[in-house]
Amino acid sequence: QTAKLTANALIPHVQKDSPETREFLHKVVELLVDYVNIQNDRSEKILDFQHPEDMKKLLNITVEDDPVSLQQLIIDCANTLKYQVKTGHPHFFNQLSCGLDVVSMAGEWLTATANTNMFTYEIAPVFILMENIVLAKMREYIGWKCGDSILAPGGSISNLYAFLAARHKMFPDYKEHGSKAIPGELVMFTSDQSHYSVKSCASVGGLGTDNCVMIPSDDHGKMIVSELERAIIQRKSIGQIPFFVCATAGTTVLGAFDPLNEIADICEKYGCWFHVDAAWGGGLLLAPKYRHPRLDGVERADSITWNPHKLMGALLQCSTIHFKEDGLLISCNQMSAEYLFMTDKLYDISYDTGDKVIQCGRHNDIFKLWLQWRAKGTLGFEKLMDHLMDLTQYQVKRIKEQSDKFYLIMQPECVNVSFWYIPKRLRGAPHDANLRAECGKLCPIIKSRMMESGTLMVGYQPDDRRPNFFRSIISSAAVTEADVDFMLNEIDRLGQD
Ligand code: ABU
Repeated sequence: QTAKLTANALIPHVQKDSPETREFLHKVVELLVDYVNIQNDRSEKILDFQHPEDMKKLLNITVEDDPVSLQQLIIDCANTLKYQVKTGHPHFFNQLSCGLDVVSMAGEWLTATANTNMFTYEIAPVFILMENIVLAKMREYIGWKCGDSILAPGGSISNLYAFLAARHKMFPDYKEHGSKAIPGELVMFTSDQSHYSVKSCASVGGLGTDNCVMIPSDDHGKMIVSELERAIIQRKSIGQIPFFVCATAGTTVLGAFDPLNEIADICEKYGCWFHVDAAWGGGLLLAPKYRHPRLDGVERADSITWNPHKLMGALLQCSTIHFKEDGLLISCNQMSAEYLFMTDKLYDISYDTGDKVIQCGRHNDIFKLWLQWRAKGTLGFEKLMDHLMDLTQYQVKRIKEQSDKFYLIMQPECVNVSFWYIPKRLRGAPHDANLRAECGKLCPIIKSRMMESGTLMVGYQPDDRRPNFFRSIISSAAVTEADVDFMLNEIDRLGQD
């Protein structure tokens, strides 16, 4: 049947509850459920890697003048999933967002079907209320009794919201008058381990990246607070206006937590806005065992980025930005577009969140998190954090037990484990710069073997102190101790000369 039919045979072109529509959707859902099952089958590969030019030949992905059949659409969906990297596979340790929470996924399916925009209560009443409830709950875990928050399209934009609010708080006339409203050059500070989006705020916000001072970090990737103070004093001495400090709670590569209380003291002393980028480490706010000492002082921040799509396992994407001061978001970003945000509506218009943000259309990122939170309860998130951190310690233990083959770079504070693989020919050699350089050269070779064999994915990168090293991430609820052992054994297998 579907071989001849096209989308013209589906709702809304035919009457409601048409058998063709049901059949088409059931087939798509079957494919999706099969994909979920395949992802959790450890005997299945994570990916079927193809180079871009080969992939173009393998798949017909052009869009043409004429419609294709429903049958072809089903084949297209199947092929798309066939060549997609299975980020929910228990052997995928490559990104900060790993795993596939089935409840959150169901939430995303519902979200897609409801297909609404999050700018007004008028068209998203239930979702707007859910957003209020969940964001208030998150502020409670930060340690605030009030404040305001919003879901943003990713941690980078969340950080940008913090930057904009900080500038608005110090120079409210900037909104109308631009740089004329600022009596000098603004300067901001973050650590050299912070996410690149912080530096991007200086570029996007008109400061220029020269005015985002990268404060050195220590060997564990934590900002050196005395260097922060020194830099603030130095920039003030040349007439600049320090206004914004971003600390990181869980750096992208090393998973380091900056000393928040000490940075808060400096911000108070010099009158700077204190932002905490906890996009990665924020999930640990829900885990009493790990919150202290990592996130001590987080409640002193003026703003906090926290991405549930990372450690908490909500589906991509789900990023939140929180402000201690209520009213700042709306005052900073409000444009009062009369066609959307009329002031004479029949309901309390404070529920129209759309004028708080710099975008107009806003995707519904709340339902999948709300549904997941209902399913787990806060205690479920706490258990998840404990599980991920326990597995990380298991990996550290296994690396130490095999110290002839693996070289642990540091004891992790989060679920990032940084290490080198030592090939047979170098075992027993001193752990010096020469060994590190040789191990570093192996990382891209082993990674390409991982991708070609399709059995494992672990990321690698250099940093300013080290040549390439592996960074494994355990942020998927699917991972077990056996999977951690598989990761290390597979690196050993792929690392054979
Ligand atoms: N936004 C940072 C994500 C980086 C990573 O997954 O490795």
